[in-house]
Amino acid sequence: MTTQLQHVFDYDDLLTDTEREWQAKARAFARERIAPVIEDDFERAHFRRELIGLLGQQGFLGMHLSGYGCAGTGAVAYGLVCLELEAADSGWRTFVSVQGSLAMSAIHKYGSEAQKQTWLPRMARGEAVGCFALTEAQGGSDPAAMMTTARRDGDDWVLDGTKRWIGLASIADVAVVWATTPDGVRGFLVPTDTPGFTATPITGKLAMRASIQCDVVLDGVRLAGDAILPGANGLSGPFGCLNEARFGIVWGAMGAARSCLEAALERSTARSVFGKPIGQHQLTQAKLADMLVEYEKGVLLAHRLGRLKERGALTPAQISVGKLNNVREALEIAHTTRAILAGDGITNEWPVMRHAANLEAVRTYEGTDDIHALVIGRALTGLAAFA
Ligand code: TGC
Ligand code: FAD
Repeated sequence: MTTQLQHVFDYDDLLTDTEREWQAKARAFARERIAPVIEDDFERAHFRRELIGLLGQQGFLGMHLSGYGCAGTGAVAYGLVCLELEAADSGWRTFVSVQGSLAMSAIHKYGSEAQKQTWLPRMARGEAVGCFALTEAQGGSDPAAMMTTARRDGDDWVLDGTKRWIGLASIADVAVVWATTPDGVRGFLVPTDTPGFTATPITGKLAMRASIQCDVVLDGVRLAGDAILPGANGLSGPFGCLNEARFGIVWGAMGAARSCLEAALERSTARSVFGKPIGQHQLTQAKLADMLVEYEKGVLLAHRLGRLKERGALTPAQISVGKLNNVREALEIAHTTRAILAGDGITNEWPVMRHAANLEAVRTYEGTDDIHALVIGRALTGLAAFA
């Protein structure tokens, strides 16, 4: 595809040189390493494991964390990398999210010094993979209802339960597992070769086909006493990590949207029906204009959240506004693009149906639209309507 979308608001003007460099590096990586193979990988449901080390070499893994071999960038730089990766495929932004924003950030925020030294440098280099096991089959929206338990046995901990939809679990070296204890929800670092830990990839997915999600069983998984994350007490532990991953999604969704919009523009000028380019029909222009408006608004919203995050002022409700809006609008852009491409739009000659399918998953994970609407509703009214 040749069309490259230009921002009408001269968005680059809002970025520092360093941020532009990170964006350019991620764009080049996505275009050279992911784009040429993604349609085939998606069709074959193949996760291209050899890219993990290359992502580490680029500095993208845990890039917003400081120390332990992490790049220590600002939030906007990280967001721009998420945008560029997701412009190629949501599955690769998800990889960076699960590794960096969920697993690494849990260890970085709540781990002991020994846990950080053991895992973070290797994870930053892509030599070790992490996963984040919160969701259970009985209802991912309500982690407070989790049934996985951790009990004391002498100095050890013993974990029992099941988790569902756990990204990367079957290739992970370490799982961050959330479980209930008599003192509330706690997090544990589980090396995945521990007896009793099994991860089985979920098959039959029609979205996120180039990435891995698993059912996980914890059957009497025995861990040393120091496997617990000392700094996480209660659900605020995992929720603190979700804030990080949701922030990346706010940006990433706009990458998928941009890819679709570029496809729509390309097709609008290249194809003629009723004697003129379809982009010269007013109805097509109205669609293109609506898509551009939502894309530009989404990027500016992501940018605003990024600057708030950089000064420590970003609230969970603001993240929910970004996640709800940007994923919803990206999906709408994917659907409208598919309509403009018409018949050819359902083929993998174009990335559009793949983005649309992936965005259905993105709309569901890290809190569904309903959950984010309720978080915003609670912030507006002071009244929680979850239960
Ligand atoms: P609630 O009573 O509101 O809070 C319990 C405790 O948590 C604190 N808290 C937060 N802390 C930090 N950040 C947040 N965003 C927080 N939200 C709440 C709260 O202050 C309280 O702390 P404390 O110390 O008083 O105990 O909790 P609730 O049970 O009513 O839940 C509210 C709700 C529905 C918003 C929450 O359950 C929720 O967010 N549900 C959605 C679950 C979800 O998003 N799961 C994602 C799993 S991981 C994933 O999908 C990875 S996808 C791959 C990728 O990211 O690319
Ligand atoms: P449910 O919670 O069963 O929700 C079903 C429906 O009910 C939804 O429409 C929901 O919006 C609605 N609903 C629920 N509660 C309310 C309410 N109070 N009011 C109104 N409506 C409500 N989890 C992890 O822990 N780690 C991962 O790495 C991970 N990766 C994932 C990757 C993919 C591709 C997918 C699809 C999921 C992943 N998840 C992961 C799980 C994800 O977070 C959950 O799917 C999500 O939280 C929703 O849970 P659920 O699918 O069980 O839906």
